[in-house]
Amino acid sequence: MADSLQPTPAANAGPVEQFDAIIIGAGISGLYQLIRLRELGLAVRVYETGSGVGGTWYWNRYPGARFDSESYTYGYSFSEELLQEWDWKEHFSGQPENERYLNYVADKFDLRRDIQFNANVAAATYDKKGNYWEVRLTDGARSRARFLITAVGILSAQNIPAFAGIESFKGESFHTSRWPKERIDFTDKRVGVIGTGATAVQLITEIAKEVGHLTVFQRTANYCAPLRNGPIDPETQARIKASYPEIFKRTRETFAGFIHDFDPRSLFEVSPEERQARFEELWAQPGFSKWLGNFRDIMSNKEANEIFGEFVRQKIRERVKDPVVAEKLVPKDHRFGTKRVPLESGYYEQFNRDNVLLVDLRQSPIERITPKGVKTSDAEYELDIIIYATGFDAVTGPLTRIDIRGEGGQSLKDKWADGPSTYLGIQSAGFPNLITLVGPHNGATFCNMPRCIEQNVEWATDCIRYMREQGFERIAASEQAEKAWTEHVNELAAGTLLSETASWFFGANIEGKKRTVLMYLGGAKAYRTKCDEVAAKGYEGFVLE
Ligand code: NA7
Repeated sequence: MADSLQPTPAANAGPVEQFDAIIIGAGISGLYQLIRLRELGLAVRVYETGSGVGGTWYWNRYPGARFDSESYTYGYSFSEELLQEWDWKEHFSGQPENERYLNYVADKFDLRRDIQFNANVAAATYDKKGNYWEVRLTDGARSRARFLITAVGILSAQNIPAFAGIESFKGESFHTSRWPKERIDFTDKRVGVIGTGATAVQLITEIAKEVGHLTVFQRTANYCAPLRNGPIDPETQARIKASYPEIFKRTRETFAGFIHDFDPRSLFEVSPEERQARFEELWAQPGFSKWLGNFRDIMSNKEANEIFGEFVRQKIRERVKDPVVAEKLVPKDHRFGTKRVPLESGYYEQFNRDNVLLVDLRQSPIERITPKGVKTSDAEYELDIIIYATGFDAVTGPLTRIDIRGEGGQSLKDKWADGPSTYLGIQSAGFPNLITLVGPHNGATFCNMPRCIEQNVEWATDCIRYMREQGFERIAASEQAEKAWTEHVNELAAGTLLSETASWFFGANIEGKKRTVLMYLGGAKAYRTKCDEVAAKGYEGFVLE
């Protein structure tokens, strides 16, 4: 199985390189942070596990991978020149184009000279006396910097469940986020996909027509909604380019940084006929309108949620010919929108094909992986390829998989064993000068990523600029500020329907992981306001020395 995150034995004992800042990850946040820190005149090194830039869009190259955000709301907004130069080809752009875009950015801003590729960070240790972070790669190479900035994303630590016999399988197997660069020929192959989350929904739709036979192993049925993608014609392209200021003005105002925002009306304010008409309208629109543009109480009132949930269930039933299969695909154990809503382009119709079989793991769970395929409690499915679309150790996983040690040798993993505690999702007390972009409890966790990433990076850059201007060399979240923020984050989540559902939002998808609040659910705008206030008060809640 492809897994380039496996550590290699320490070999490199060369000289310790020195930088002002080290950034881990060359995805959207790492690249932008590099641009900004360079502008401050800092010597920066970026370490990237992959052999190219792109992060999520480098790793997730499985067939069908694409944005669920409107392309023109997803690109960087910081450079007008870049906005005008780049033509998005589709309303929801696919992985190859997304990777090309991030390569274009890396070239345009000449970023590669500060990025070390194929560099896997194994450990980072804070030295209090010298006030620096020492970073060690898996090949043994070491380097030091005053600031350590993690730009590792929230969905980068793959999760492959510990199925018995997993190593015994004689065919090929892949996790979707470690997809090989070479094209896989599915012709006449018997393929099994485990998982039916947002990733699997894209993948299954794309490969069902190509494989010999596809077996989909589903544990939880999801509420998938139509993406409604399409090419961007030249006229629309020109309109988009002329409206970037308004687009980004809007994404700064909405709850989650998308162009969609909740309808201020309650679902109960309108007649059932009007409501139904509005649902149909939302359904016909592209993107997350059905989720994030719906009546405001869909995500807070159980009754309102159930009314829309039933609307979606009916839509599923209408599309799947076999009523028994349709019922299996209809979610009944959680509420609409309390898990990430997968967006689809013909997903349900795949189950009308003769070469696609749905296996309901609630009825017959997977017992083991065998040399020939997957064995459930009532059958063995012979396969040539197994695809694990089984998600991620989200949000904290990418950080706790690195051996990060702060003051007194304290390990971040140990500190967060019962759930993360942070201040603003940017720092954890006891880990000075460590900035966790898009970290747990950060506003970026429930956001149209690049929009909140830009906010994170700009805030971190302003903070470092301020420190340099004022002669400070160390910033550390106070225990008190961390406690208050963590309580606030927990309180925000406690009142939501989201917290009732087991999902990666709460770490509930990983066996043995404490179920706790990983996201900031107060909205991107509230988060930005809070961060700005903290900065305006001289970085209130942080100790600067
Ligand atoms: P998700 O949304 O975490 O989906 C993972 C899927 O794998 C989901 O259907 C899981 O079922 C299934 N799964 C996980 N473990 C098992 C085991 N042990 N047995 C059977 N099935 C299992 O990951 P995705 O990659 O689809 O999407 C992640 C995010 O990427 C997405 O939200 C977007 O933001 C982009 P379960 O639901 O846990 O029953």
